Amino acid sequence: MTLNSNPAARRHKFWETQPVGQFRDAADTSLPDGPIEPPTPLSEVRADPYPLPAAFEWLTCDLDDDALLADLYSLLAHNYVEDDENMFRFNYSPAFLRWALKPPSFFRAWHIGVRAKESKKLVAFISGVPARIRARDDVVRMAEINFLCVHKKLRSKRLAPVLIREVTRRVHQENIWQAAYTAGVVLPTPITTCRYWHRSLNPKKLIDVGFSRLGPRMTMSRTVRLYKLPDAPLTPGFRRMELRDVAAVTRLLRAYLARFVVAPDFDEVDVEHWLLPQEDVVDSYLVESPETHEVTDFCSFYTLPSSVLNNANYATLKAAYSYYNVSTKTPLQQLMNDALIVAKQKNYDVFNALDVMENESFLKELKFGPGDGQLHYYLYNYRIRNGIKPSELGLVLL
Ligand code: NHW
Repeated sequence: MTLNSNPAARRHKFWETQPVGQFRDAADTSLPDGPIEPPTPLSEVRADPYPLPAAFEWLTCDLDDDALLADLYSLLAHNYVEDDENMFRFNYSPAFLRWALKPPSFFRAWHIGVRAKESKKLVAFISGVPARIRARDDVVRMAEINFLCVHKKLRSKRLAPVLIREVTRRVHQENIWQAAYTAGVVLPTPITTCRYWHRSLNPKKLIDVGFSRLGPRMTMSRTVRLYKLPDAPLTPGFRRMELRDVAAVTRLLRAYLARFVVAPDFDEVDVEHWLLPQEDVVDSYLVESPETHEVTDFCSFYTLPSSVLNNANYATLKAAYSYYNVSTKTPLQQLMNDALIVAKQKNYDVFNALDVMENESFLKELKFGPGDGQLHYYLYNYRIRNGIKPSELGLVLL
């Protein structure tokens, strides 16, 4: 063990100044759940943007502007999250970014770019979108923070804390004092730590690009056979969600998410935005009972390809990510098997899922394997003492 390899022992010059659970408070049982600090009067929220190094300027991004969206896409495609071995990099599509960043009642001021004054090149970004998130019995207006990115050439210059302070200021200006976010890195202090599981749909390609390895005593043809799926979904009444299903899906989802300690508080407007299918962005399916026409089950996934770095044969991996799933009649395992089947039909290479909600109940049975990356979930200015288990979490961030 190297010195300070324990993340809780590492100093966090920025995060130690923020209203988040601090590692040193972990043992203090007197601290109550809920907001860590009270809101300040709006008149006391700083009025001016935080200063940037002289060569850079803030840019509030208009994502309806195709040229700007293309710049954001390119910043992220070249500089956003990579796996530990730098073999893959997330490749969020422009349509996905528009969907993720423009939900109902979004704030344009929360789409924050930094560009070089001279070249006008976009070099950093952070974003927030508004959400209502329930923690135990408390429904809280929050910002979901995502797509924090600093160009590779500008790393380790403490730009990230400036971006985080600036988005915090703009969130405060809307009288919102809490936020939710995820990260692969350990910061003070996760409310829970989840693992990604991966289900091969196109094992040959996954092995060719180094995403997975041939198991011991396995041949390629045995592996292909192991992951083979039927050609079409098996559950009678399984079909794609349509606009007319929004009310039924909202009812199912609200009843289901009520079971978890932390979960979004979705209404019909949210469901229409976040779950109505959009080609290559988000997909939702449901089971409509052939007899009663009642909608009894629901499953969904979003599309997030990764660029394959340095491979002669393939440029991208097409990945589906499990989103929200609700089973009341069809067993969850059978429902998710149908989700795998449609993902395979649509040519995805891999289907990913976190161990959140009830996902553990189907992962092993449906031949998902554990990944090596962890995903930590955080709340800003909201304490949940002792944290929660992944299975108590009903929130999936993009
Ligand atoms: S997580 C994805 C984050 N992005 C990437 O990993 C892309 C590739 N990496 C980069 O672009 C999903 C850079 O490495 C980044 C850091 C920009 C990550 N979250 O500028 P410095 C999200 O987008 C801390 C939070 O020198 P850098 C969620 C780090 O611990 N903090 O580093 C975003 C250190 O602080 P410390 C992170 O490598 C949530 C400081 O930054 C972080 O050039 C944001 C170093 O800064 C991360 N992922 O740039 C928080 N990574 O205290 C929102 C590093 O330890 C909070 N750091 O010294 C809520 C705000 C709203 C509140 C409203 C009430």
